[in-house]
Amino acid sequence: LQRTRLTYENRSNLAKSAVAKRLFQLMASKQTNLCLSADVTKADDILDIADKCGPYICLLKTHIDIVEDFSEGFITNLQALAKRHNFLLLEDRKFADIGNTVSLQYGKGLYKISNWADLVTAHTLPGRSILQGLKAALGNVEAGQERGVFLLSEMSASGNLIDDKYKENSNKIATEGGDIDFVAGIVCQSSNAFAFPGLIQLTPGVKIDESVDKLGQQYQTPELVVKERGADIGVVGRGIIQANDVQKAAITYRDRLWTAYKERVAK
Ligand code: 5IU
Repeated sequence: LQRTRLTYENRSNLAKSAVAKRLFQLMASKQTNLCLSADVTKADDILDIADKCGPYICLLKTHIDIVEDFSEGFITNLQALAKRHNFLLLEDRKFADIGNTVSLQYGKGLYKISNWADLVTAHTLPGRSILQGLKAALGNVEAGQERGVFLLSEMSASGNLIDDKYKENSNKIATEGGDIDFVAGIVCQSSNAFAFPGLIQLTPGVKIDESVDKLGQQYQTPELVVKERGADIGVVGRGIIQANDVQKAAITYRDRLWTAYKERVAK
């Protein structure tokens, strides 16, 4: 059976990453496959959006380096909202350096990402050492089990340089070798990017009413990404955060993504 035909409950049993298991279960019980990308630059605005949309999302995606007034208090508040509304935190850092450097970027600096982000994103460009480097920041095995990474194997940007060979090799890094218990999923645009049902497909570039922006972003509808492109989680940024009523928009995206998933597995 193709991975896209299996339920999230079933796939949680197949996941090798403890965080992926948790996220599959959360999606199934909360009935949402919506990831909100909170790409705004003021800490209070992120908290406000997270509080309003929290009940409808499985993941909140951050770009912590765009926050102008970052503080440890902001992280404490964000974690409290994640707990109250039952969603996980994904820092979209797109790590891409040698192992030693990504280890420092993940664990140290102003943001100490490994202390609070359940999940992070990383490029596969440096090869397997990206996983070893990130893991090195976590110290002990128990800490490692609470953390996971989404590896990029495709991008939504028009004209991006990723080709089929790169995609295939990214899939190998995610599914072969000693560090695959750390890989929660793949960020990609198509259902043929990988086959293993224990990985979660995260797909950005989702919007109901617009097909491109002015800077190379390409959008597809919630129904298309879930039913045709294999997305398990749809990532929505401006489709929600620029809406007049962010909560209403989050509900609309949640409903459409979830209905598309239910129809996909019922087929
Ligand atoms: N993002 C993409 N495309 C990708 C990857 C990540 O858009 O291929 I990998 C991120 C960038 C932004 C969010 O934080 O997802 C999408 O935001 P909008 O829905 O506002 O375009």
